[in-house]
Amino acid sequence: MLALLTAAVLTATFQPYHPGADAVTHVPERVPVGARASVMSLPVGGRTAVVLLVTGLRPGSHYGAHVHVRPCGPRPADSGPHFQHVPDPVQPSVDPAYANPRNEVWLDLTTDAAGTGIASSVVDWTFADRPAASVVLHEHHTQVGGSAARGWPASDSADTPRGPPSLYKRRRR
Ligand SMILES: [Cu+2]
Repeated sequence: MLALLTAAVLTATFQPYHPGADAVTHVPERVPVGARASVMSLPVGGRTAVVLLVTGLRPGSHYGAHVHVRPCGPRPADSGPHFQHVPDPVQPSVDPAYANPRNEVWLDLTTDAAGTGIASSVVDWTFADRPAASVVLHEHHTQVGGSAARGWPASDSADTPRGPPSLYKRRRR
């Protein structure tokens, strides 16, 4: 019951950046204007489930996706690095000891013929009061240890400026 009460869902529509946009696309060829994303963040007993559902993307395409630390802005880099439960002292983080799906929230997905995709991740920690402000879609699936890998903003294609919605609300208090 408590979990249900604290679950939060955000649905947003991708559009070119403008102040107040709830989801921003930087590469409309990959994330068309009008595509939609829903993010659910559900803390349960010290763990957190995050679910990402997207519609209106390119059919049969791979996308990387992660929770990032800062909100979307006019530039892809504005969303900052990946959220890490235990922060890597070396940034940008490429060390698999930190850059892994247990220490970060990875939501890579492949769309179906209609351009719909879904991904989920469960981690053994909660965001609590720490900054996590966006979910970013990238052009390629996440690659551990690769240089392009780390979803660094150059490869961003789109982002929703208010990742786990419960965090968004906390930031706005
Ligand atoms: Cu990323």
